[in-house]
Amino acid sequence: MSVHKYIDKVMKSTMQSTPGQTEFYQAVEEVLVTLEPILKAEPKYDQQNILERIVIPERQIIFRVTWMDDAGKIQTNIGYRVQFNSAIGPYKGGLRFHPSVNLGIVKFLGFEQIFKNSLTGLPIGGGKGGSNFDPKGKSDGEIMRFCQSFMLELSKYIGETRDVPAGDIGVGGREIGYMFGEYKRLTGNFEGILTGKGLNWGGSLARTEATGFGSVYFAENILNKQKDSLEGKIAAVSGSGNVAIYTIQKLYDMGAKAVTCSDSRGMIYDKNGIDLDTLKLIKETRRDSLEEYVLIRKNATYLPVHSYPEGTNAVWGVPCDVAFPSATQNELNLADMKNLHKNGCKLVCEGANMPTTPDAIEYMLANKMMFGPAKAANAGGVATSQLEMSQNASMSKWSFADVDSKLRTIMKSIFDLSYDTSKEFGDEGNIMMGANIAGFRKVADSMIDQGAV
Ligand code: NDP
Ligand code: 2IT
Repeated sequence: MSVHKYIDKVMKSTMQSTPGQTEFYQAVEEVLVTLEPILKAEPKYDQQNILERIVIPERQIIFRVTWMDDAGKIQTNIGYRVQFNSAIGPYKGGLRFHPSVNLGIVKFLGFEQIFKNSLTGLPIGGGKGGSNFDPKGKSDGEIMRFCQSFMLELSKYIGETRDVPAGDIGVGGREIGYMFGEYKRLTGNFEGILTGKGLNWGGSLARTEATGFGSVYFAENILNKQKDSLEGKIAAVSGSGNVAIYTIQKLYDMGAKAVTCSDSRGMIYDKNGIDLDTLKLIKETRRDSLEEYVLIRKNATYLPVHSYPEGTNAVWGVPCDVAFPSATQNELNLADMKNLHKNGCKLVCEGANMPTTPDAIEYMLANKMMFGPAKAANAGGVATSQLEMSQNASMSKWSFADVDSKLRTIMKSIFDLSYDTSKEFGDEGNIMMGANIAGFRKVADSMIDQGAV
């Protein structure tokens, strides 16, 4: 069978057997299409039905989560954990709490996680989970009761060498704490079954910063290859959560200036540079709307989502040299990419998972813009999670500088591996292709070694 037909066949059967999972199809198609060169060179993957196997999770767990709100009413949500692939290590990947979460979203994230984790060079398999629970507007007590109920069920399926969840959208230090406490109460064991833990109880220094820092290190690697750097660059950043905040912080460290950030309600444009203390105060301490920013920084402008130019995300409409989508999937579309290109942007580096739509990626590559694809660029978070697992397993604690330096080395090696693989398969500099092939090869070869898995 031709490679093209093989990919087509797997896409069709995926859509037939798992209807309505749009984001999952998008993630699968992007990977499979870029695998063409290696599938052509290595018929063993077709002979061993690797694609058919790799698109099906090893296990998916779906459960009811019931919890009592502050008014004494029982509320219900759906919980998910998709244990996608354990060929190279225990399942590893975050939990997302957001009203948009459904099985298709968790599967897209879990699928991407397989290749991302493989790229880190560390022994971690791919998984993802979450709930359609909306943390917005909930009291601390409600968040705690939800997290406890969620862990009551999840605890049956996780373990230090089995599956180690972490944070993602809507899940940060507070939620990890409540879930960890509940796991300990249920089992009596103090174990590293979650990463992103508090620094007093098994967490790793630099895990909070790792995804954002890693994304900026990755961008610097891309630019260095072109004999350029981030020094003096203007950056557009979306989001204002964990990834966005530490992307902005590291951009300043590297001599660049971030001029935008956003949340689900609107965006800030601060020509003088986003003020980090103000941003952290509003989003990390107060958990408030970004609208508050302009009350403190009077020269900045706030634009609510309903006044964005139609069909666009206003974050991508400002003059900039580099762009860091760091909020959510499909937040940068073709119209946005055309705006970025027109305004002089040369590089898009994905802090979020799958933030760029397929037509926008095509336009970017056709116009010779540089690209840091999510699986490579945002892998610093999960890589540092694995460093947390290592510290837990050896009952040790490394310094911030030590973890940060390991993170920097890992991001450089992910870049080098992706670049070298793109060269090996005849499209030098196509980092998306290189990253997908390199991430895939290690997992697929391990599956073959392990027989009918
Ligand atoms: P947070 O919950 O800390 O922040 C998410 C940010 O994105 C918030 O500003 C939020 O706005 C905004 N946002 C979320 N959903 C939407 C939406 N549908 N439309 C518009 N804005 C939205 O999450 P993270 O920073 O951890 O995650 C951001 C992205 O990075 C996600 O794609 C995640 O999968 C990815 N990622 C995260 C890693 C990590 O270690 N945390 C690692 C690798 C990737 P608001 O404040 O209004 O909710
Ligand atoms: O998308 C991701 O890589 C994460 N949300 C982090 C996963 C982890 O296990 O640290």
